[in-house]
Amino acid sequence: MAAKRVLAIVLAGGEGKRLMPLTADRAKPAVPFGGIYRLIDFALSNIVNSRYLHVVVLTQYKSHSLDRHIAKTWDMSRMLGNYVVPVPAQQRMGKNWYLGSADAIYQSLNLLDDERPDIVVVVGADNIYRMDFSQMVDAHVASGAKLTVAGIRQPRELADQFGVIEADPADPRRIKAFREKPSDAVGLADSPEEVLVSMGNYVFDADALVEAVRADALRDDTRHDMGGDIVPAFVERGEAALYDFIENDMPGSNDRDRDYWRDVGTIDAYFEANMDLINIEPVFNLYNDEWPVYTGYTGLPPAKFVHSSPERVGLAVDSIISPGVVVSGAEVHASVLSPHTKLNSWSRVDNSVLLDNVTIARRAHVNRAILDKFVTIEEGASVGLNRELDIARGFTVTPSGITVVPKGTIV
Ligand code: ADQ
Repeated sequence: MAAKRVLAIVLAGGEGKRLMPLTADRAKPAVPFGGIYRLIDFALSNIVNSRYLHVVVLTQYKSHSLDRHIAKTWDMSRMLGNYVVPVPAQQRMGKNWYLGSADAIYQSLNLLDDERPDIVVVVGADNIYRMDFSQMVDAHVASGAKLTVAGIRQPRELADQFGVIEADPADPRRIKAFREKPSDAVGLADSPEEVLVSMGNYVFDADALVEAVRADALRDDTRHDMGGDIVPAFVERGEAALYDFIENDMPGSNDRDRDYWRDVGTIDAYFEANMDLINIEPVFNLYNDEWPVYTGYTGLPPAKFVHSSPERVGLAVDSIISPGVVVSGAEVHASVLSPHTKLNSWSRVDNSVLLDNVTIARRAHVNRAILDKFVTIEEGASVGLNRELDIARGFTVTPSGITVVPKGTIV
């Protein structure tokens, strides 16, 4: 069989309203994660590790920091014709920005004309996982379907956040029904408290994708959404196959992180996914060299831990500490610290995620909090110790009690 030409499209235009205030002035795929990464690095690393090296990233909402990150980190040398490029909304089809994710592809069809792929791999930019897309593409080609949707089991109570897949009992690789974010999903026959959901990753025959987004653009009764409109249309015509994520065989994965996939749609989910990285036996293992996660490396100095006085040791336990961090006579427990963060004497950070350039002054205390970039906690101040106080200060406090301090705030 001749090798198929594959183009990868990353949908990166999402607003991420439920991640506010972290998305107040950056696109959701550009939200920092795990100390040195941005959310989009996980999708792009999966694509590049799958050896798909013709990649376009469709951006629009507050895309400045996302564009900058992609240009700095992912702009491969164009030798041999490989590329990862951001493509902003170009208004080629009229005066509209992208009306939805399907319209984003419609407005970018010139890219398919240029590339002439046989297969288009379309993936979201907001999820944390490892996946070899070439295995999904092989399954797609073998099945003869026009669309293949990647699926994973999730708790039934989350069904209204996802596209829910009903596989054909007679042929479990065929999708019989698909409903986007239903409020009344029924559990699986063999596990009533679980449903099978779409991971937002699709493999299309290129011709079928072009035809589908063109037809969708002409309709009035559509939100121009991949999950809401395009996938159901393929399912109704009996042209959609299921690729169960459980089949994906990942080099270097342990039993714990083999099936790991998280949609970090809410602050609580974002916080928990960060915490997943720091477990002693991490449920998502960043130290898997066989399937690396790439990001921009900044040339910062190494992290440093110093005594401020003989009785004040600077230490971090069960934590991720990025380059450029200085922990001076302070304690860090169960936390993720991004580059250029400085902790001063007698301060303490517990169960928290600190983004770049945070300063924690002497005797300050942070617990169960997310501090966005350039936040300063002043001497003796605290965050996350008193819910009412944090709410009165105007901070977001999530249902599970995580306080989020917006970019640049001085507490
Ligand atoms: P959601 O994540 O809710 O559900 P959406 O908000 O469309 O769907 O985001 C999907 C991806 O598309 C994200 O990476 C987002 O950044 C991007 N995107 C959104 N609008 C865009 C636009 N106008 N232009 C470019 N990119 C855009 C989807 C599926 C569900 C599935 C979940 C899994 O619709 O069926 O279960 O993903 O997370």
